[in-house]
Amino acid sequence: MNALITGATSGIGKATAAALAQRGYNLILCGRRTDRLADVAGELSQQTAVTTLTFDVRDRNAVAEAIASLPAGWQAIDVLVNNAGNAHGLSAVQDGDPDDWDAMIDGNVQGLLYVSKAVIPGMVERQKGHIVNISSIAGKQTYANGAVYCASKAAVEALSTGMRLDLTQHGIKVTNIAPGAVETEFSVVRFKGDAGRAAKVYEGFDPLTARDIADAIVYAVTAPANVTIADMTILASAQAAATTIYRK
Ligand code: NDP
Ligand code: 8X3
Repeated sequence: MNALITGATSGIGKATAAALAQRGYNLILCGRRTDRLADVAGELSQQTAVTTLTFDVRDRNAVAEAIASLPAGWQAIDVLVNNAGNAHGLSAVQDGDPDDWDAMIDGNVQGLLYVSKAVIPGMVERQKGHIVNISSIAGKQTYANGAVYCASKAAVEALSTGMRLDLTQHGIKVTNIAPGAVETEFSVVRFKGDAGRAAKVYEGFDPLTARDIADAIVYAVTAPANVTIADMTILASAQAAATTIYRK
């Protein structure tokens, strides 16, 4: 079984790669940072077959060319994990930076579509496949100062539902996963490298780990043929809602 994971250089994507390697999946690892991809591939190739693709999901042509360039044995993608994405900035909409908006809408929404467009036709041809889209609690509950990120993740949810409606008849499962606070590089990226501010997001409670979400992805993709895990919301035990976290 071949699994293509976007955003495999860090966080949830990297943990998913490790979890799927343990299950014997062959891995196509994608990201922009080639050095990181080589490190992850080097580690996991002890366990399974691994290949890497370097592209920015926002670049429609680069996505199509990279995925089309896969050698014959890798062309049949059984599992697609649309994970690449980030938040950029946290500010009221009237103060928002349009470059941040572009990064979120182009990366989290358009990028997911471009990758899906390159993979879905093969799945339809084979009449089988599984797409896992990483949305967020932010896609279900909009919070102040997060309008554009929340909108991008609400779009991912809508795309998951739409994909399921269009693809179920072709034997393709679609799973939407909506995590709450997971401690990864997510907040460092959101706060543009301010590690101190990022660390505060996870202070005073036990956040989710990337491995927690990877385990959920494994659960979804290894479910029996007659079972589709359509939607999973996963929160840290101290998190009751997007912005309600009980800290010690
Ligand atoms: P990380 O910052 O640790 O990982 C983000 C990954 O996405 C990196 O591998 C990065 O790779 C890749 N990526 C980002 N932008 C692009 C791009 N334009 N082109 C290609 N790859 C890109 O964060 P997480 O692991 O936490 O985030 C993974 C997903 O989970 C995201 O979609 C995020 O929105 C979602 N999520 C995260 C939550 C959290 O609390 N952490 C909660 C809910 C959802 P590279 O930089 O090498 O390209
Ligand atoms: C990431 C979780 O709540 O910071 O999607 O937006 S949150």
